[in-house]
Amino acid sequence: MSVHEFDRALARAPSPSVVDGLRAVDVGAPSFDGVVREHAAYVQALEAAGVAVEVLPALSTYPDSLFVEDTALTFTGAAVVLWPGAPTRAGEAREITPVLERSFDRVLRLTQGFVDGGDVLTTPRGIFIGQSARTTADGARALVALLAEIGLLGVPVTTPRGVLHLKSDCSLLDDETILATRRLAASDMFDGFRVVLVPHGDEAAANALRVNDRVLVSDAYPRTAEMLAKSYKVVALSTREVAKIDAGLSCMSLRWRA
Ligand code: CIR
Repeated sequence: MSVHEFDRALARAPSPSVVDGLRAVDVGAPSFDGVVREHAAYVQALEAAGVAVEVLPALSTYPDSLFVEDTALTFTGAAVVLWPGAPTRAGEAREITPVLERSFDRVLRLTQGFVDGGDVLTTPRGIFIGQSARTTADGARALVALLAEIGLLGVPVTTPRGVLHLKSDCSLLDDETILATRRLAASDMFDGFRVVLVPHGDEAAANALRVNDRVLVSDAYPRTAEMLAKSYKVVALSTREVAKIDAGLSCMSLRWRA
């Protein structure tokens, strides 16, 4: 079974408060209706790929709570509740915990440091944990220990400075292949993988999402989509509004194989 085969996912409906979502650079607030449309198309794309998606109710207290990926890691039979590094997002971990307890036999909890799920890339060779402005060294170490409890190998790495999350700059295309930006590929973390580089100017397209037989990519980067379409079934989705609050495709779901 491959790490990109999924039959279950959790997503969370956007709240009107999403217009206040965190962003590194303010290019204007996203439109709520636009985020709702992008989110709905994303959930549909997961369903079309064969994934049963549970959409949780919106949480107005947490503008960024539709980005459920940052709150937990999900595997067959086990989940790990994380501790997001942005103070306004910490409570999202508490909200996701009972939901995970309904679906998983084992639910472990990170109790030291901070880790955002966006900094965690699951591959067949290990689970890369990028230290970043959101994910601390002690959080990464504590996560390695939790992953070991469920028989998984955590590998601490570094998210490039100025990049929000490790997966802002990379994604798994198949068991041997990583899509990455040049700045991330320049580190040696992907030694042993085939690395496909996104074209110059398409850095944000590196946050793609392999789901079963297809790769979801942002429709804002047709050169990347065309390049990937030579080897993969590509589904292009709008990320125009969520990109205004530094989000892409991986962050809007938690995925696993039940
Ligand atoms: C944040 O800054 O936390 C949100 N505005 C965006 C989170 C995106 N998450 C992800 O890529 N995993």
